[in-house]
Amino acid sequence: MESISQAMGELNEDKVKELVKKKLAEGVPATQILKECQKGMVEIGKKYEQGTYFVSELMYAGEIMKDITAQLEPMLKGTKESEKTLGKVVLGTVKGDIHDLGKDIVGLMLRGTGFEVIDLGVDGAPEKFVQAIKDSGATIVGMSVFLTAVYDSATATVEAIKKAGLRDKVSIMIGGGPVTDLVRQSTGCDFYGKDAVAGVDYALKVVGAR
Ligand code: B12
Repeated sequence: MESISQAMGELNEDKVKELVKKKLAEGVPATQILKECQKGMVEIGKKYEQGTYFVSELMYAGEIMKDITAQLEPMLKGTKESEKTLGKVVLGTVKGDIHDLGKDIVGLMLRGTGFEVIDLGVDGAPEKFVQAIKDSGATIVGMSVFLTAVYDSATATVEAIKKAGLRDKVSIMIGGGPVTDLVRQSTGCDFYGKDAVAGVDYALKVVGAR
């Protein structure tokens, strides 16, 4: 039987939706379903690299992923929304980068865990991050980076935070497609999260809740 990741990789929207529905009915957790979809996105990325898929296919994949995320959102949110917030997180995709699916999932899961998330959207200039930290008093910053060409933006954001005298007040995490722990080191961040779960784990550690 075809898997969600396979159907996603083939951009078979109807099949993906049918399989998601089936998995939900079987009681498979939403986080597991998302992981499957993300595996499919990796396949799509590979096909793009090989020249089999083009930007239009990336866009279509993005739309399918957005629909699925919206459908799973209530299940990812958890039940903690009414409780006191655990802490504030400024989250955004860095300047020059418009990939938002990964960031949105991180935001969703942070909110679901009980954090207040100040979402800066995409293409976020370093000054925007600095201003948001000042305005909100957030103690955690999350940067999403999907293009190797914008690593400099992540470095510039960390530098701007330093220049504003806020570096020792915030813990900075970074994640996204091509990011590794080496990128974390070179950009001056405190933590690299391979996925949303790792990001939430780190945020919980920062606020002393884990
Ligand atoms: C969909 C997609 C697009 C869509 C984005 C839609 C959207 N609304 O986001 C569109 C069509 C817009 C797009 C555009 C481009 N894209 Co694109 N895109 C992708 C693709 C296929 C999937 C990315 C994605 O959303 N995955 C789904 C997410 C949910 O999965 P995930 O990464 O596992 O997410 C987790 C982690 O990353 C982590 N995470 C993410 N952020 C953060 C932050 C923190 C703090 C933490 C802790 C964790 C964390 O948590 C997430 C949830 O668990 C990737 C291929 C890939 N394998 O990544 C290429 C890819 C990222 N794109 C690529 C390219 C080249 C481009 C373009 C330059 C193409 C072009 N020529 O125009 C443009 C760039 C435009 C720009 N200025 O940003 C390349 C980048 C190559 C590189 N190394 O630099 C990739 C890798 C494809 C490839 N293999 O060549 N793209």
